[in-house]
Amino acid sequence: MTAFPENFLWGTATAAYQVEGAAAEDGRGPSIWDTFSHTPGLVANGDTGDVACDHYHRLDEDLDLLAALGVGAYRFSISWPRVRPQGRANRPGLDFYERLVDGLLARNIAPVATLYHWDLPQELEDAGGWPERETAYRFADYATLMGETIGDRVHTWITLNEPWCSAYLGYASGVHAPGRTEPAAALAAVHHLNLGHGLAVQALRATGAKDAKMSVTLNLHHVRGVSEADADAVRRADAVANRAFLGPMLEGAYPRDLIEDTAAVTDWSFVRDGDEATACQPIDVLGVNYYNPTLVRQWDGSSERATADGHQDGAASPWIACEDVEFVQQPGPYTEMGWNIDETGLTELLLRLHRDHPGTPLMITENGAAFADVVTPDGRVHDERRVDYLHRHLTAVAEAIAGGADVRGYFVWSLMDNFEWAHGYAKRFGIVRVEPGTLERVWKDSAHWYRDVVATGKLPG
Ligand code: GBH
Repeated sequence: MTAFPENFLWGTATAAYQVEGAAAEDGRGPSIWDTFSHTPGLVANGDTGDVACDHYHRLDEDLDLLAALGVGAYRFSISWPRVRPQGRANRPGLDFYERLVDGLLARNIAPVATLYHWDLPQELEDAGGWPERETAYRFADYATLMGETIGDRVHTWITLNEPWCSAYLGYASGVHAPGRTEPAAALAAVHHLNLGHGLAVQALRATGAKDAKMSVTLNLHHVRGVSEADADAVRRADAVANRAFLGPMLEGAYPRDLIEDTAAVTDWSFVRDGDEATACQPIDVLGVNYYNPTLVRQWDGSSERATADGHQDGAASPWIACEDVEFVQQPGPYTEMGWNIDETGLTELLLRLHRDHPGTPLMITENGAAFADVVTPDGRVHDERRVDYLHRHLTAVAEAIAGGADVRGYFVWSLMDNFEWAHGYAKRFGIVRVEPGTLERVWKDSAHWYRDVVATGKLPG
């Protein structure tokens, strides 16, 4: 029986645009995701986050759901354009997050708040977005506002969620908002996200948030080579995907090889003296989102390049400076996203982080899977493949802990089915089903299973 440490934080996660809805209510302004989802052809089935799970109006019901699951923590994100549209504090928007945080605390659930889960206020994108330095300063202003508002009650602050996605999917491959395909701008975005992270940690610490834990969530890619001959392909992919963030944030410097590999794209002149030191603020825990590993091979040009990395043939790639790297299809089984299921990557990733950054505790801020539900006439929702996925990955976490990694907690992605970005509502990650149409919350088998894991601190069997 696999057991977890005494104070292990068990939680579930969501993000504002994916669950809240109420997109035009109480003074909320538009974000880049409103613009993107309302542009025909960019999101599957024309889905938008206008209503989403209607969490904004069903807050109390959802808080009770969390209490019934028995989780010790809830990871949510704050909608920047709801609380600070046009750069001005919006009281009704702030009130919503006050009610959320107070409602969590009243139920003994620790609030883990992400400041930025991809919903940049549209007016900041109109001014250039993350490729512009100014955006990092506006992000710090927003962090100050939130620190002053709920900083006395938040358990852990996560500045950014997956800046890899914001920079490379938003500005290089264009499959995420704002949908730009400009590699040089994407690298400038990488830098201004790193800078914004550091400025935000400073801003939070200067407010009532000084006792809260500081964190940032990265979707680190566990990159493997097909053979030893692919070591340089692994190194390149690791540089743009992982060390572009780990370097400045944890070590105060961009890796040399990254600067060299990307020299044809940018001269990195947007990095000013002192920026890397600013990005490198002490953090209390590093958030890790893990779904699957990445497999690469050195491309020799003899056949068509494999690109099993989510980008379509001919479309722009999120992998800047990886023209000679093949992204190789991995063996199944796969989730509904087409992502392979391989929990060994999670153990290896956690042990690598422990080795490379020994002083930094770790927390799994997202892990989960999209599968189709099987609803039986008794109203039960059977998702044994999700139970199996979660069981495997939690076992992998326990193995990393046994190997010495300091892992403090685990958050299932996601509490409930929600707006899965460019895939709309077709891909469902929830342990709780959101009934299409009525938006009724229905526990899946995985929710019952997770409640027992949380209650006992152990995996069954
Ligand atoms: C997270 O992103 C997000 O934080 C969350 O909002 C989202 O709903 C959730 O995951 C589920 O998608 O193309 O086969 O090489 C996930 C980010 C980055 C994970 C790219 C998969 C590559 C898979 N993803 N990654 S593949």
